[in-house]
Amino acid sequence: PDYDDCWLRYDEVPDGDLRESYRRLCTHAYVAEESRELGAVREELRRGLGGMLGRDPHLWQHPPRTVDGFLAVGTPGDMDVVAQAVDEDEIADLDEGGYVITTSEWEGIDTLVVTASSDSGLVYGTFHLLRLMAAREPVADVDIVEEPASPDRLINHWDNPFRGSMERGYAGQSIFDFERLPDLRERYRDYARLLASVGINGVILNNVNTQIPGREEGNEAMEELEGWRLLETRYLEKLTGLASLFRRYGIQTYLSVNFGAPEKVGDLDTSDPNDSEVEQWWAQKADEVYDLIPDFGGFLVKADSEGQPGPYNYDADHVDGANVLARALEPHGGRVWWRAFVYGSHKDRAVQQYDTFEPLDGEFHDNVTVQVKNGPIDFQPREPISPVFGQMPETDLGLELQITGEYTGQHVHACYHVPMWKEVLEFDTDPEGHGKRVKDLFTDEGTGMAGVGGPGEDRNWTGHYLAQANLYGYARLAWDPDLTTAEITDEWVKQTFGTDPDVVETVTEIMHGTWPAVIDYSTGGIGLMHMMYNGSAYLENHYDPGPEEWPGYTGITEDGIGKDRNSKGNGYAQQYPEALAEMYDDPESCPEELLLFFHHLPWDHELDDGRTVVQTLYDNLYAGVEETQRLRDEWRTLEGEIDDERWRHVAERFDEQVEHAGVWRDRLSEYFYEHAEIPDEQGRVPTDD
Ligand code: BDP
Repeated sequence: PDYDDCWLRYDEVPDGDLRESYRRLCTHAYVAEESRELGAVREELRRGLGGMLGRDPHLWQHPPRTVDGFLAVGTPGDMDVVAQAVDEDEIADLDEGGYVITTSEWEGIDTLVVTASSDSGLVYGTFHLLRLMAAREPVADVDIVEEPASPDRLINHWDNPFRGSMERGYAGQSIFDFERLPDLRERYRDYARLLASVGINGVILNNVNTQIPGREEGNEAMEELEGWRLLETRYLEKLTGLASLFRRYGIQTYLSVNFGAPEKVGDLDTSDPNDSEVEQWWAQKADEVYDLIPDFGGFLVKADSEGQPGPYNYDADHVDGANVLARALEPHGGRVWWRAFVYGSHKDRAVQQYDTFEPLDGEFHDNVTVQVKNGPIDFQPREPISPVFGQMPETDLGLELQITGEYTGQHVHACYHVPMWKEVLEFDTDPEGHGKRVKDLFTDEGTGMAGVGGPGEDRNWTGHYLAQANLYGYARLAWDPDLTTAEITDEWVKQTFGTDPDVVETVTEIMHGTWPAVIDYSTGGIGLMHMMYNGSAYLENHYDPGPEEWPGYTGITEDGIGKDRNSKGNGYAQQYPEALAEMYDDPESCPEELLLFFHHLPWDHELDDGRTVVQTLYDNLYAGVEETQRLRDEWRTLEGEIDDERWRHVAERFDEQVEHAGVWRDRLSEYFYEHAEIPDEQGRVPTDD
């Protein structure tokens, strides 16, 4: 194919002991074949082992007897070889998707066993084994037990089905060609392989904006192209093939739906969630969907937000809205993912979410998950965590993270999000000592994680080769949020660029430097956000700086900067549990990296190290650009160490990033100076005279 393999490269292991040991245990593979998913296992083994061992593996339907060792993949129930190697009860007790990889012996022959009680577990276990080999780890003596932390590990595509475009996609057009379905592209399967290799188990195919924001009433040509149409019978029928393909890789298919669907797709004259015909319409629609796609995952809904209709249109609330859909899906085991990204009725967006959703705690139906972005604003380079987390104990929550780099350089800039997500996941929502970290909130049935932004048609899938790491890392964290950033980076780099220690060290160091640099040059590093240019058209930009557009977010005045989201101001800090509220409320104890998010401070207010607010902003803006230059130079040292195509691509993006980081630095520093009229101590920022 003419696109990249990402982290599934399967390059041949160089001649030597390691390859010998892999060959001894894995040239022969005995794989159960009860189901289609096991077809996926066999296919991946052919590809992965074939590539890494440098020879075609033999795949068996019974245990081979004339060999020194073999690989066995199957459930204990299907294969005696496996049953002998493991404790069957332990396997039966694994959570859905869990697996064991272990070594054993069968009739005097060494075996490497991958087992699970579910087919998806066998798929994941197979990919795990291949990952070990790609990282050149020994496998002759392993004992691995894995279970996913989050039951639902989803990708939210923001693909616009009939336009071919992707909202906030920075890697070309949508890979999904809905018009040509049920024809399947080779690329769908390779996408499913990438996702399954890191444990993703659900894909929402279309954008949450199921109607085109800002479309003029009566513009029928545009209306023809809106995503809500996927609920029409003619399109549902087209989805069946794609859903079956995903099913082979343990991935469930979901759709974003429009709350006004009873009127749009059906011909009802209302979509009022409390109307019995509406109730019936949704129930029938759900029946129809499940007839076609028996393992359908459910509906994702953006309601009452940015022009999408919702229960407010009918004098109802989010509970009424989510529950009517939930009742329709319930008989089929489906789930509603109801987004909490609702704002507009409060002067400060940060305040609204908790105000709107916390009072509804306990009222959502069992099969509703309220999907909450990590921060209260909108995927900014750094935000505090949403105060909803930890404070809606009676509601299943989902954590929404943005894989795509909408506000972090849009895949022209390198920005590795894993360290940011780790900060979110490790955050203690209850510092009184109950130990409830954000990551602990998404482990029960009904909870999970949703990563926004799927890859596009670009050869490298993500626009920037290094952005592949965000897709990889998101999925790995959804599987196991205890993984450290360093562990995830190490896995990804080795599989993606090979195991040469110098290359691994250099790429790792570059990856880890990117996010802090982006924060510095695009926010000044002490809690400002929303500094980007928006433009007048919806969805226009967010790439360039445009701080003048958002005085309401930055709280900038001639006297100072920052926003009093505290007890003196709009009380946002008080939405957190007491200990957190107190910490944020006092500029002395508020973490410096969020200081101006919570406090409006005079330009010459001194921070801990004695520097003023304005000088710190200047310094950080400059430091961010210098760091980016350093990262670019580091990357240049890799020339000849990795393949030229990927090296050059990233090198060129880094050149652009350095240039554009400078644009941010200059615009923001001038903007601060225009208001503060305090010159930079180092004379870098142009002054009036
Ligand atoms: C904003 C994006 C917009 C999305 C919206 C959302 O700019 O494209 O539609 O979030 O999450 O950040 O619904």
